[in-house]
Amino acid sequence: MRKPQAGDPSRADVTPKADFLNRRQIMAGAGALAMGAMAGPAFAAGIDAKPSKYSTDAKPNTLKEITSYNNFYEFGWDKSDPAKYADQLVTDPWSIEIGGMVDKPGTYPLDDILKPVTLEQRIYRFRCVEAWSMVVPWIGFELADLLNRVGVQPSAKYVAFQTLYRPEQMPGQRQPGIDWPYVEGLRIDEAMNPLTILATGLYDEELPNQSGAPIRLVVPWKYGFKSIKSIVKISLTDKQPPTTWNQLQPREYGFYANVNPTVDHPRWSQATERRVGAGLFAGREPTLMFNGYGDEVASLYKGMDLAKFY
Ligand SMILES: Nc1nc2c(c(=O)[nH]1)N[C@H]1C(S)=C(S)[C@@H](COP(=O)(O)O)O[C@H]1N2
Ligand SMILES: [Mo]
Repeated sequence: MRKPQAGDPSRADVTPKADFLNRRQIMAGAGALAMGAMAGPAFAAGIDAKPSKYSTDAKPNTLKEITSYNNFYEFGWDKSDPAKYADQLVTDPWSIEIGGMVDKPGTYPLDDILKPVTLEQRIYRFRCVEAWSMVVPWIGFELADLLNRVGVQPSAKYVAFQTLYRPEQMPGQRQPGIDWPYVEGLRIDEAMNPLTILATGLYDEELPNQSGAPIRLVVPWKYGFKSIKSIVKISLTDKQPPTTWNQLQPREYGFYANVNPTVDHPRWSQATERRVGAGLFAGREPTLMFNGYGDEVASLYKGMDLAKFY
């Protein structure tokens, strides 16, 4: 590190925000930039400025909080490791292999995936299974958009996701403990739910590496471990795919992992949560069923025993 000097260009001079956020879209010649629709500094990046009906009006955590307290075991086990080590990850070029039960399988450059999408801001509650939470202003698009573009075949019942495996840039992958690469999965109706997004940004910035750059899943009604980072592979299957934490500790972490204050973790209560950044004397907050997204998702689990399918 060196101290900034008078006369140094600021980042704003070097990289205009719109460029910074939508570099890939711009390079791909995207028409998605709604520059005319800017509605103040929060949208200076030119993302679609209309507030999402899915956004919470709870106060978002700061960018600093969101990017300095992370779980990204590819970079280490401490909450501070990802912010320290994730810079070494090279995220451009990037492509995602999409296969299995789809009409148009292929390895798609991220630029091509993003070209036709309209990015929007989604301010979501985010609840880790470890009983801490944040409120995060993501920028992204619905996973359903992408799945519809590649054409999901009727036989597909699940979507499997895989994170990059690149131990030279991910020091945690050189350690034992997890059977890399990190994998996750959703049932197809969960994947198609409009709350389920692929995020490429945070506030008005491109997604920082420690947050799962360049593209990560966000499933706000499920525990955080479902929201897999740095995705390189998506496959449609007819069988429930293996998932990393379920394989590691099947009694503690299920496939569904819906936020549920009435089903405790074997080693701690899930009834309340600690909001990161709330301060030393702030009380714990009650955890909400489906993390507060029951209106949108409770119907997906009608008739299911949620203590059994945890
Ligand atoms: N590839 C990968 N994805 C991951 C993880 C991980 O270690 N590796 N951790 C998960 C867990 S446990 C949580 S709580 C969230 C944390 O996301 P955040 O660091 O952006 O808050 O990412 C999830 N996605
Ligand atoms: Mo987590």
